[in-house]
Amino acid sequence: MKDHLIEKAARVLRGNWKEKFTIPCEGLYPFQWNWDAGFIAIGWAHVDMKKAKTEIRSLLSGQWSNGFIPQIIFHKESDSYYPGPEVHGAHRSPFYPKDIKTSGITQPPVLGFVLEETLRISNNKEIDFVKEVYDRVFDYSQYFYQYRDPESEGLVYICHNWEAGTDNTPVWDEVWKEMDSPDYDLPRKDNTHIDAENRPTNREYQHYIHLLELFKQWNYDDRLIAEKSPFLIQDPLFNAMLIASNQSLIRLGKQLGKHEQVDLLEQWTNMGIESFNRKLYDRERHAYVYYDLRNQKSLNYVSSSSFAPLFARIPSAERAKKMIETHFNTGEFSGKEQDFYLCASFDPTHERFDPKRYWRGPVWINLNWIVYRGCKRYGYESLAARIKADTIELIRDNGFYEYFDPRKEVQRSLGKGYGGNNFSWTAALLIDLLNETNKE
Ligand code: 9WN
Repeated sequence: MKDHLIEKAARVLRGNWKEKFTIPCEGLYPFQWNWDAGFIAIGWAHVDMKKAKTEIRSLLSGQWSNGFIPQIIFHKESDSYYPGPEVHGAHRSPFYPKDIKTSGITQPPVLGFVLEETLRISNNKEIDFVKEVYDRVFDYSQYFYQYRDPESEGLVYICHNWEAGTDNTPVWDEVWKEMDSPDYDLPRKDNTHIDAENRPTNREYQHYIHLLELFKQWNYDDRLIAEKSPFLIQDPLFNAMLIASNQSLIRLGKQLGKHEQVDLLEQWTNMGIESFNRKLYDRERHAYVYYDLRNQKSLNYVSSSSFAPLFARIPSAERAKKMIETHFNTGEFSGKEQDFYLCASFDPTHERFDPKRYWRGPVWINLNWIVYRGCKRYGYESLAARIKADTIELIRDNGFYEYFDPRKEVQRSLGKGYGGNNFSWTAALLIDLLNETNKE
């Protein structure tokens, strides 16, 4: 059964491979995405190491001269996705690369820990590859502390919801309320591929595009964005991914003798963990939450991103225990009136929870993988085993979908997931879970 599923997953990856990178899925996402590429490389590392390295090199080919790595690398032309490179208009930045088109926003920085995973999966054989790309991955971390940490506290902001990766989480509803975006008529493509009730609304898309319009007016200048952007959030998932990547770069840097880089990474990381625990932890909800830097206030919502700090070993053992006892054992993420698959992407008891709509409730496999690893790091073996079993069951019984309904009964009767099918990171991370070569 295990080998059969791994083979099916590898087939999904092979089907989405486009000469030098992997698309997230056919039609809906025809380019290379930043954090997708990271998770996908982990999957490739198990089945075809050469492709894992090519995937990472292709992502780095879109890196800007200031270290920034974009959300999308438009390696090829395609009219099946909106917004394309012209709408992003990122070439206005003086740091934009010469030979390749990219967007001008980023995504959760997973690349540092992906590099360490790749090395581990190769049984330390791929150290030359790590040497080859290390400085560029370091530059990506450095970019954030140079440009995205206006209070010099080790926490960085995101300026667009697409940077969060959790595009339409209900947390942003607070921000959209304050924004008076024009009533654009947008040529969306996503709803031609996917049922509209599973995707963000048109009004939300108007806000997404309006932010891009502002960034274009400001030539994607980070200083102006920090000064003026109505969307300026310190997100717990994004910051946890950055810190976890730094921690990996510290360990790898020590092996490679990169003393100066290791010193800087240690400073940023230590400061970041301290600020994270002080500023992003909600003591009433027992979870990490979001901070709105523009309006200087916490956004106290619990989502699957709230548990990502476990992955980066940010909470104390005591805090981790409280968090897990509150939200999982008998808590809202396990389902109150009916059984839930772990892990819903948004608080299932909240009025804004929507189990069918994208990041407003459905289960996403990459977040499951992050929370699973986090639980293992703190010794919560039975919870980790539950997340793993749920993940395998969802994919085995329904297919390699982009996201799934957390309500067990509903999902079982549907027999398929939501969003795109043959979705690459679903396949890649299932391969990793089934292989379990990652002994920590
Ligand atoms: C915008 C590619 C990406 C993922 C994101 C997911 C979705 C894009 C979109 O698809 O976002 O980046 O057009 O909806 O939300 O996490 O990286 O799979």
